[in-house]
Amino acid sequence: MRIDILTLFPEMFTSFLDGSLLGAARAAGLIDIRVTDIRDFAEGVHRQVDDRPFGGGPGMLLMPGPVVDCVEGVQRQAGAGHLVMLTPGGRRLDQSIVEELSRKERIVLLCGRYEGFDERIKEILSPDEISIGDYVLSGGEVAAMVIVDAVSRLLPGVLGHEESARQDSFSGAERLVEGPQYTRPREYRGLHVPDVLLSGDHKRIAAWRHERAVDATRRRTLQTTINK
Ligand code: 6GU
Repeated sequence: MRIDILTLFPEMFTSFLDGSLLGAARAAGLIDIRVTDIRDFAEGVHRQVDDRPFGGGPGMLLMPGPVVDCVEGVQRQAGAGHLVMLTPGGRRLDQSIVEELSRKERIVLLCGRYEGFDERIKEILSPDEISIGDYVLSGGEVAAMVIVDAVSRLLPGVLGHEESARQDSFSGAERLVEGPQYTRPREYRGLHVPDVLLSGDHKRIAAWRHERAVDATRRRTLQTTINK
C-alpha cells in the first residue's frame, strides 16, 4: 500500500513514521508512506496558504489554490488513490472504516489546520471526509497518524502476527471488545489468574473468552448510553 500525507506540518510525522512498527514495515517495503508539504504549492514571496473567512468570523481558512494544486500534483505523480480529508465534520472513524481503507491500494490523507478548508476544495476534490471522534483537534495531523497506525497494522506482514489483528477488539463479525487477559505471575497482590485459563482446555478457554468479551461489550454499550 502507498499512503501520501499532505500537511502544513511535515515535521510532525518524522518520529512517528520512523517508530518501531511502521519503521520496520517501511524498511521491509510492506508500506510506502510519503509526506508532502502543502506550502510547497503556495505562491508568492510569503507562500501564503491561509486567509480570513469572507463574511467575518474567527480564525483562518486553508485557501483552495495551494491545497488543490498539492493534491493534484501528488495524484499526477502516483495515481489518484482514495482521497481522505481529515475534518471534524466527517464520518466518524471506526474499525470497519479502518478495514475498508486497509483494502485500498493507495490512500491520500489531506490534513487541515486553522479553522478549516475553503468549501470549494471539497467541491472540486470530492474527498472522503473522516473525523476521529466528536471533539476538536487543532489540525488533522494527529487524526492522520491514527488512521496510518490503525490501517497499517492490518496489512499482511506488518504486525508479524496475523492472529492478533483478527482477535482485536471491534474485529470479527460480532464487533466485540476484548475481555480481560492475564500474563505471569499467576498471583499478584492476592489476585489470581482465572483457573480456566490455566486448564489447557482450549474449547473451554475459547468459550470463557467469548463470554467475557460479550460481557465487556455490554458494559461498554451501557456506559456509552449513560454518558449521552
Ligand atoms: Cl480529522 N480534525 C480535526 N481538526 N479535529 C478533529 C478531527 C479531525 N477528528 C476529530 N476531531
